[in-house]
Amino acid sequence: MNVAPERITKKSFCNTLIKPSVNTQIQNGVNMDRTAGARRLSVSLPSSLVEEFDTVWQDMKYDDRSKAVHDAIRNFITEHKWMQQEKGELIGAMGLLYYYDKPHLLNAITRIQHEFTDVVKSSTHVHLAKEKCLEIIAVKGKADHVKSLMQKLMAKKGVKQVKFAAMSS
Ligand code: NI
Repeated sequence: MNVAPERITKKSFCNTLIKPSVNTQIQNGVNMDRTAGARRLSVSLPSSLVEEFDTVWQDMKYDDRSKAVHDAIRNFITEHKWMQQEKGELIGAMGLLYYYDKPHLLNAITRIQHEFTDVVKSSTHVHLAKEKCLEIIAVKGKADHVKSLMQKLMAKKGVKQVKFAAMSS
């Protein structure tokens, strides 16, 4: 799906834009233009997401969208790379945002942490709003156990967000 260059506009990122090129090929449904160590990607995103992204990188005084996308991808990799770690030890902090109005959610979250006493070192509960809570769990232990703990917490209905900040040990 090559797109003529004249159709490339600021707003066209959401349904982008590949310069026709002999090097262009399609991999996994993504147009990839391999030139001199850099690849040009074509991705489809909801317009609202693109507009929000544009507002953020412009507010942050980035020179252009490419640099912002580059940094966003780099952050994504950093944030999730630990998930590939099957062996060894993981140390970090898990943040859990949830609404305790869901039946038995508070109990379930406590019960899950009791199942993982080998990795849960401490936890702090913060009452954010009337029914909104934040739990910060310090973890240290086998990588696969830390992952299981996170997956079990994420799977609970009412848990809105789980983030893990891995520290280098
Ligand atoms: Ni609370």
